[in-house]
Amino acid sequence: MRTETPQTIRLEDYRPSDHLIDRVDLDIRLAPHDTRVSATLAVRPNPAGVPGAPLVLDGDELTLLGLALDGQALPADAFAASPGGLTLHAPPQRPFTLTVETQIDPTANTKLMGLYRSGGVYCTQCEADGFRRITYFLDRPDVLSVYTTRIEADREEAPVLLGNGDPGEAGAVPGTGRHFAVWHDPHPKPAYLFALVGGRLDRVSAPFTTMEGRAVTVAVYVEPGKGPRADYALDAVLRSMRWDEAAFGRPYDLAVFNVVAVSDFNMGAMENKGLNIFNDKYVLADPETATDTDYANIEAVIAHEYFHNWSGNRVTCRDWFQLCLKEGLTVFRDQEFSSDMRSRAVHRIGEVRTLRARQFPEDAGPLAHPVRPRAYAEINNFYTATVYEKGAEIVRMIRTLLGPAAFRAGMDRYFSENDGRAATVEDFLSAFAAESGRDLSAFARWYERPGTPRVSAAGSHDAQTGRYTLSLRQSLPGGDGAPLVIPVALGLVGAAGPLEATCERVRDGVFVLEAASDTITFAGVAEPPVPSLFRGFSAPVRLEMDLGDAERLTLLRHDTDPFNRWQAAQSVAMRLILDRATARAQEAEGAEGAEGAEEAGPAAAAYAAALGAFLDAEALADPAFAALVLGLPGEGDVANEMGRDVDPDAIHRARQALRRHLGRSLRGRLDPLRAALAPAAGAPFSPDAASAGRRALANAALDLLGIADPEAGTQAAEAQLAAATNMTDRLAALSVLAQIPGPARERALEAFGERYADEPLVLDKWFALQATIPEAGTLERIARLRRHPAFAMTNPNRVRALIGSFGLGNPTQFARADGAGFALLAETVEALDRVNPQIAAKLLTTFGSWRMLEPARSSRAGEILSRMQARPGLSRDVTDILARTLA
Ligand code: 0A1
Ligand code: ZN
Repeated sequence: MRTETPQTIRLEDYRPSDHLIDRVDLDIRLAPHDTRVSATLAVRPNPAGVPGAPLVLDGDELTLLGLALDGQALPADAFAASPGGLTLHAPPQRPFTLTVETQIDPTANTKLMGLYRSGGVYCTQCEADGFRRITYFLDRPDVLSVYTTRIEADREEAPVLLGNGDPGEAGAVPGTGRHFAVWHDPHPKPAYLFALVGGRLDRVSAPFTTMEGRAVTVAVYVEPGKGPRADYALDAVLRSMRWDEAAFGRPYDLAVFNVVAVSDFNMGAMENKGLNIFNDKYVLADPETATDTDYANIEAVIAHEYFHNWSGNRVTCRDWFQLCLKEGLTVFRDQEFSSDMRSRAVHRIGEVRTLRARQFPEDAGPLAHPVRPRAYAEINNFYTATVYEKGAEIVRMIRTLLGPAAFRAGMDRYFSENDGRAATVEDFLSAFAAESGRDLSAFARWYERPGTPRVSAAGSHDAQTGRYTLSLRQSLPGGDGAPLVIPVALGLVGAAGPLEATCERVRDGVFVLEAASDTITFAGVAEPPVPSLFRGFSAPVRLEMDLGDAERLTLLRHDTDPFNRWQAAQSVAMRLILDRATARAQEAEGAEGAEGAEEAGPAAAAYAAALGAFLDAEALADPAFAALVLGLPGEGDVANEMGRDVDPDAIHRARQALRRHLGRSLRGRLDPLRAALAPAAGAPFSPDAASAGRRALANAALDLLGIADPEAGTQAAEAQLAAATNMTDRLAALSVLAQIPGPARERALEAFGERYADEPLVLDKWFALQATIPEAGTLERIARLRRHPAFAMTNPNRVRALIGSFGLGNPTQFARADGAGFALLAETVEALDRVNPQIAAKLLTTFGSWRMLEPARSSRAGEILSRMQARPGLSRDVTDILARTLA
């Protein structure tokens, strides 16, 4: 293990490469421990670089076996080589070829960067800087090359050989039991998009004809025997291809598009040109093993990787500071796709829930960074919710500001001006500026400013003149005072429905807040209105407005914007939980569990009554939306809203009390609702959004039953578990049981674990569910599960399931007052760091909100983090996160 002092790389230091590599010819002979890579690079000086500069190639844990320039071996004093790099001191100042032979051990590669083996399948991961673990190279995204790859392997071990681009020659290597395949990718690409796969895999495929008439074969490769579980992913690829043509005019550009699923993968998936490699969690699905959420995620991730073919591959990034250029844009594109495939309103609420749960805390804590960071020590630590999710919100705001037509024209211009180039955020914005005639320089501040802006709003109604005045003020803690450009989609709602009011500064329902504060006036407002602000969550801000519960419940009833209807219910619930949690925190601990303290006041009663009326009127018309309205803000959302002195136990108790109250108030509706939503006997399972919505609402009802009436809930959950025909219903029932201590829970968990012992993706759910039980015994349970034969540090999904879910999804136990939860996380990070530093660093980010905790807990966390920091031999990945978390 290297000990590294992280070196900071800065955006302002960017300069073009001194050399370019136009063509790369690779000959890769796969073997479990001794893989040989011969790379022939067509190098030339970059006219934009420094003439006569040395050629400095990146490397990482490489063994150099041979080196030749234009076919001639190089004298030892002409170069310097180490596992971490190769320098030619005085390369020719003309085009030349460099042939480099390296040796690598894919079986020993537990970092899962570069070439490694997953369940016996050879595969690669090169983003951000894994290619340098295969051969010495200019491993930076602004060096684009045309690749030809010959892959050779034992025919038995790896009958399937896949590369980037289109397939070429293939055949046997006579007398060896080995075979080869050549792949050629005509599209110049940076090294991070290189990929190969070799292994024993099943294949499902389908033809596709592009809008340009190109015939494409689309194929999905999976572990032998799992072919049928790839059908949904295959269909999602075909739908993505058609959608990108219709929505963005973007056709596919090769004769084949391959997707391969592997079980050991650091992230969700990777957009390698023509050869996307996936975590099998985002490919494999059937009703027996996948939930509705899994199906939706598969559809989204398949689309995301496919859409990268244009936003990322055809137009790539100049440097890693521009990561949001491909990621924010591609997330926006996959969100639009999913919205078109499913319910737009429901999907939008899901997007915002994710943003608030992951990005808002990141932006409020020590790991906050701009959407376009200005400096990094380890780029792999910047694949963050901020770059991805907030990055997507920026693209959405551009569309809101420009309108759909100018937005589409700007996208077309961006693609055509930058095709085959490595671009920047400036290139992106200039395409929209050119098409819309707008100056986007103030808007560009969104890329530079960390933190979640706050917008406070206050309104006043003048009954005499029929005018309503709305004042808005923006602020960004730590900002330099220059205001952001904030699109505020808005409308006014009256006691009986939406109001028709006019304001000349509101266009197409949007007011653009460009100053630190501004005031707008609506005319023709006969009654005191309730303002509905940031409809559809039109900007990633926190809205502060002093609305009463009654006004919010008016929005729930009458707003035309479904997002704000949901938001209204959330805001009421949030206030109820916050009031109770802070009152509790101030109280002596003795009140815990006392029934009397559970009694709800009139505000909670009004909230429950409003939800009851809502269910009666609308539950069956849009069950997916109703399920969301019934859901309370998460404990993390509440903590984030408090911002300081957070006591997770007080939050948990307060939230549970409100859930219980809601469940009891709605008790009479729960059984009929579940009955009305139950599928007809023998009806086939469908993963479509409508069916998933019905299951979501039925399971939300079961969940409320579980807390309102544990005995009836246990019975109902056990019955559902026994009768379920799909994983959504089975896991929902098990989750209800998991919340209710007792023998029924232990029986159910044990049976489930046995039933799915050979289904890794289902076992992950089982590990995660147990890790998130909010009880003191969970720590002991996790210790036991860590010794379970199916637990392995080498499988990122398993580590995320058991330890990641604990850190992210079990606030009372992770942040236990005795520090034992923090210690468990820290021990795992330290052990994992020796196996897979990237995943170790990611796990460590669960400490990101430690400073928000009340003093006793935060000092425990601080001690544990400082102790970790004192340990020698930590990876650069973990060192970087630790330093920033403690800063
Ligand atoms: N570009 C991929 C995500 C990805 C990023 C980094 C990886 O290794 C460090 C792997 C995948 C995406 O956005 O899907
Ligand atoms: Zn991506």
